[in-house]
Amino acid sequence: MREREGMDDHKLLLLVLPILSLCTRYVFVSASQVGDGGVRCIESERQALLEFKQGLIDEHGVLSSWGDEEHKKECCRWTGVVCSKNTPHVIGLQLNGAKLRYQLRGNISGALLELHHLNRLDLSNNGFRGNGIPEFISSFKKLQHLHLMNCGLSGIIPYQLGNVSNLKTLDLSYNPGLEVDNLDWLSNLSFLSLLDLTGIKISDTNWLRGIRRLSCLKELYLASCDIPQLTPSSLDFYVNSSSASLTILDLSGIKLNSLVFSWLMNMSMSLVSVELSDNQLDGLIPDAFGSSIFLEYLDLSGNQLEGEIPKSFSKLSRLHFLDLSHNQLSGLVPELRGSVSLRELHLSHNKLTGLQGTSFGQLPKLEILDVSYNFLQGIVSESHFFKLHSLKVLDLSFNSLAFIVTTRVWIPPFQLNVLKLASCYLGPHFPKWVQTQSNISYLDLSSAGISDRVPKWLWDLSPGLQYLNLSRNHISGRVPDLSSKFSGFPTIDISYNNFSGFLPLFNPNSSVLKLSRNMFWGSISSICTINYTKLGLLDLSYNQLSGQLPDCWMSMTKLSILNLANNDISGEIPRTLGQSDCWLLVALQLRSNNLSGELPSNLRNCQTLRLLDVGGNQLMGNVPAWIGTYLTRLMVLSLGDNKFYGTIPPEVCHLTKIQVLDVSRNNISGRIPECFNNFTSFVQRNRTTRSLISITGFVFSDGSRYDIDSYIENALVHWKGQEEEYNRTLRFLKLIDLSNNRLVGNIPKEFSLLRGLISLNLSRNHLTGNIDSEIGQMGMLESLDLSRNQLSGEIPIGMAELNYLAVLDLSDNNLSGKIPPGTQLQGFDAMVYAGNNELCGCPLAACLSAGGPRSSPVIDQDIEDKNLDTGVYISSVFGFVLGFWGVIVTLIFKKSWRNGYFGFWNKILDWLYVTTTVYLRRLT
Ligand SMILES: *[C@@H]1O[C@H](CO)[C@@H](O)[C@H](O)[C@H]1NC(C)=O
Ligand SMILES: *[C@@H]1O[C@H](CO)[C@@H](O)[C@H](O)[C@H]1NC(C)=O
Ligand SMILES: *[C@@H]1O[C@H](CO)[C@@H](O)[C@H](O)[C@H]1NC(C)=O
Ligand SMILES: *[C@@H]1O[C@H](CO)[C@@H](O)[C@H](O)[C@H]1NC(C)=O
Ligand SMILES: *[C@@H]1O[C@H](CO)[C@@H](O)[C@H](O)[C@H]1NC(C)=O
Ligand SMILES: *[C@@H]1O[C@H](CO)[C@@H](O)[C@H](O)[C@H]1NC(C)=O
Ligand SMILES: CC(=O)N[C@H]1CO[C@H](CO)[C@@H](O)[C@@H]1O
Repeated sequence: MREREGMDDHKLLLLVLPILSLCTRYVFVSASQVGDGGVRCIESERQALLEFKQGLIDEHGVLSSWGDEEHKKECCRWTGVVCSKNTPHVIGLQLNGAKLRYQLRGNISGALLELHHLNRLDLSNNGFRGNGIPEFISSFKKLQHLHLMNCGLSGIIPYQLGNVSNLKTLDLSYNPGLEVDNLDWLSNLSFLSLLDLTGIKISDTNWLRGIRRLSCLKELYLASCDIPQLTPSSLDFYVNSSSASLTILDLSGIKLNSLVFSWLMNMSMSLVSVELSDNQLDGLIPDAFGSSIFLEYLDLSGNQLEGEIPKSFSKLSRLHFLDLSHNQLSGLVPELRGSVSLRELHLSHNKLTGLQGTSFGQLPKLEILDVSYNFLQGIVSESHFFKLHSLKVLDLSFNSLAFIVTTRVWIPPFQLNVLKLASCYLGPHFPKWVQTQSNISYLDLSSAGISDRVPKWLWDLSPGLQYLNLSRNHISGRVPDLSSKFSGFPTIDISYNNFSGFLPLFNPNSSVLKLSRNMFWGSISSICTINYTKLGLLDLSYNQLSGQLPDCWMSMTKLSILNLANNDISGEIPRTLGQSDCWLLVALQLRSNNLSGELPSNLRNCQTLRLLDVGGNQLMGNVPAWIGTYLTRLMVLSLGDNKFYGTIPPEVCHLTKIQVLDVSRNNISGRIPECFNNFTSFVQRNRTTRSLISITGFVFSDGSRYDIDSYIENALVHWKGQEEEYNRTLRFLKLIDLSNNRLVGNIPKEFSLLRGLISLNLSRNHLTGNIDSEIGQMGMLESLDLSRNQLSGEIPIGMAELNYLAVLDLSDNNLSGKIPPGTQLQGFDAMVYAGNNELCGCPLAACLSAGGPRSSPVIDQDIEDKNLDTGVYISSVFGFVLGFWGVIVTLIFKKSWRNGYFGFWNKILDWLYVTTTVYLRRLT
C-alpha cells in the first residue's frame, strides 16, 4: 500500500504546489488597445470593482494596481481584470491565488453584480474561509465560467446556481466545507461541459440523476467526495444515451460500487479518460470496455475486481495508461497486442497466475511494466521483451518467476531506469545483461538465488544509481571504495550475503546502508566518512567487525536506526553518541559486542528512542535513572547480560510504553520498585494493539519511506534469537525479565496488575515472600519463571486461572503445601516444582494424609480473594476439613508429633477461625 500513499501525496502536492509556486507574478492586463490617454473603463464597473476590493483583505498588495488615483483610472489594466476586445465592459475577473502568488481573504462583495457582462469569474485558491457561495452569483446571466476551487467556502451550495443558465464550466472543488443536498438544479445548466466537485460533500442520494441530465457534460470530477452509494434506482432514470458525451471522468475514492459500470457502458463510445481508483468496485471488469475505442486512460486500481483481465482490452488501440493494480484479478495476463499505444501497464498486487504467450512483448511504446506482487509462475525470457524499445521501468518482483536468458549475450532493446526483480530467480550466476543498463537508477536483485562473485562492473554500472539491493543472495567478494560512486542519497542493501573484507568507504550522502549478515571484518572507522545529516539507517550487525566504536557521531539529524549488534566491537561507547542532534534516532542496537564502560549519559538526548538494546556486553555502572526520566518513549529496553549493578531506579516506571524490559544477567541488587503497574502497555490486556506500529517510518530526502516497524519487528526476532521461541507476531510480545540478579524482597503486588504481560522471568534472584494470591489476574501470561529464589508459602489457587500459561518454572524455592489440584497446574512436568521440599501433590508425590499435613504453616490472610467463587471456597474448605481431621487423627495416635507441632497448631486454629468465619459470613 505504500505506493498508493505515495500517489496520494503526489495528488496533494499537485494541489499545493501551485499555491506555493514561485512563478512570476501573473498579471492580467486588458487585451484591448487603450487609446492614447483615453480611459475605456466604464465608471460604474470601476466603482463596483473598488467596492469588491474593499471587501477583501489584501495583505500582500496583490491588488495594488486597483485604485482611485489618476494613474490607476484604467480598470482594464488592473491585475486580474479582463475587458472585452470590442466593448469596454469587464468580461473576466481572474484572481486565482495560486497564479497571483498570494491569497486574498475576506468577503466576496455583491457589488460585482454591476459587472453585467461578466463571462469568467475565477477566485480559486483564496481564503474566503467560513463564507458560503454567494447567492447573487445566480444573477450573472452571461457567466460561463465559475471557478471557486480551494477557497475555504462552506455551507450548502445554493440551488440558484441553476439559474446561471449559460454556465459551461463550474469548479467548486477542494472546498471540504461545501455540501450539496440536491443536484436537480444542474438540469437547467444545459451547456455545462465541465463539472468539478472534487472533495466536497454530496448528500443527494440521487446524485447520478442530476448529472445524467447534463447532456453536454464532457468532464466530470467527483473524486474524494463524501457521496452516497449508487443504488439500482439511481440508474433506472431514462436517459437518451446517444446524447451522452462524457469524455473525462474522475470518480476515484468515493466508495463507488460496480453499478457505475452499467452507466459508463452506455457512453462507452465517448470515454477518453476514466479514473475509478480506490472504490468498492467488485465482480468482473466489463468486457464492454473493449468497445470504448477512444479510451486512452483507465485506472481501476484499489478495488476488489475479480476474474480475468478482459481480452477485449486488446482492441483499445489508443489506450496508453492502464492501471488495474491492487485488485483480486486472477488468471493469465492476456496478450495485449492491439493496445499498441500502451505506455504504462500497472498490474501489481493481484492474483494473476501467469503470462499468456509473450504477453507484453509486442508493445513498442511500453515504458512502465509493473506486475509485482502477483502469483505469476513460469519462465520469463528475452522473447517477452522483444519489442519493448521504450521500456524504462520493469517490475517483476514478488512472484514465482524465473528470468532465464537463453542467448549467451543478450543485449536488451531497452535502457531501464528502474529494474525490480526481488524474489525473481535469476541465478546462480549474476545476470550479465544488467551490465548493458547504464542509465539505471534503481536496481533490486534481492532474493534472486544468485550464488556468484559480485562482478566488478556492478559498482560502475551507472553514475545515476541511487538504490542497490542485493540482499538475501549468496553473493561473495569485496566491496570497493564507494565514496565517489552512486548519486543522490544512495540506498545500499547488500545484507544476507557472503561479502567479506574490510568495510568500504561509503558515499558520504548515503541514506540507507545495510550490510548486516555478511563477513566484513576489521575496523568500522570507515563509517566516519558518512555525512550523518543524510544517513537514516546504518545496519552493520552480524559481521566480524572489531576495534573501537569511532567517535564521530555528531549531527545525526536524520539517523533513525543504528545497528551494530553481533560484532566484536570493544571499548567504551563514545560520549558523542547522542551529544547533539539525535532527533530521529528510534533504534540503537549494540547487542552482543564487547563494549565496556558506562552508558554515556548523552544518550538521554535521544528522546525519540523506542528501542535501546545494549545487551550482551561488558557494560557496567548503575542502571541510569535518566533512562526513565528522558527516554520515555522506549518500547524495548535491553540491558541484559552485562555488569550493571546497583538497584533498579524507580524512574524506570516512567517508561509507560515499555513492552520488553530486560535487565537480566547483571549484578543488580535491592528490591524491585513497587510501581510496575505504571507500565500501561503491560497493564492493557488488549492482544490486538499494534503498539509498535505507532512508528510509521521515516521519509528520506528523496521522498521514499522506510518501514521502521517491520525493521524493529525483525530486530526483535534477532534479539530473541534462539533463546526463546515466540512464534506469533512479535509486536504483541510483552515481557519482563529481571532474572539472574541479586534482587531481594517480595515480588511487588503490582505485578498482578500487569494483565497484558506475556512473559515474566524473575528467576535466579533472592526474592522472598509469597506468590501473590492475585496472580491469576495476569490473564495473558504464557511464561512464568520464578525458579531459584527463596519464595515461600503455597502456590496460590489463582495461578490455575492463567489459561494461556505454557511455560512454568517454580523450582528451587521454599514453596510448600499442595499444588492446587484439579487444575492445569497438574499438567506441568514435575521438574517445574522440584526443589521445594515442602511442596506436594500431583505431579509431585502425593501429600501425606490426603491433604498435606506438612502443608501451609503460613496463614494466608488474603484468602478473601474476590476472584474466588463460592465453589472454589467450598472445595478449599472441604480440603481443609479433610486435612484437619487427618492431622487430628494422626496426632491422637502419634504422641511425638503432638509436642512438635504445638506451635503449628496454634496457627492452624487461628486460620480455621478466620476462614470459617469469612466463609460463613459469605454464605449468609
Ligand atoms: C431562479 O429561476 C427561477 C425560475 O426558474 C426563479 O423562480 C427564481 O426566482 C430564480 N432565482 C434567482 C435567485 O434568480
Ligand atoms: C435522443 O437522441 C436522438 C439522437 O441524438 C434524438 O433524435 C432524440 O430526439 C433524443 N430523444 C430524447 C427523448 O431526447
Ligand atoms: C531489499 O530487499 C529485501 C528483500 O526483497 C527487502 O526485505 C529489503 O527491505 C530491501 N531493502 C531496502 C533497503 O529496501
Ligand atoms: C573484550 O575487550 C577487552 C578489552 O576491553 C579485551 O581484553 C578482551 O579480550 C575482549 N574480549 C573478547 C572476547 O574479545
Ligand atoms: C508513572 O508514570 C508517570 C508518567 O510518566 C510519572 O509521572 C509517574 O511519576 C510514574 N509513577 C511512578 C510511581 O513512577
Ligand atoms: C556484584 O556486586 C557486588 C557489590 O555490589 C560485588 O561485591 C560483586 O563482586 C559483584 N559481582 C560481580 C560478578 O560482578
Ligand atoms: C438509456 C440506455 O441506452 N440504456 C442502456 C444502457 O446499457 C444497457 C446495457 O448495458 C441497456 O440495457 C440500456 O438500455
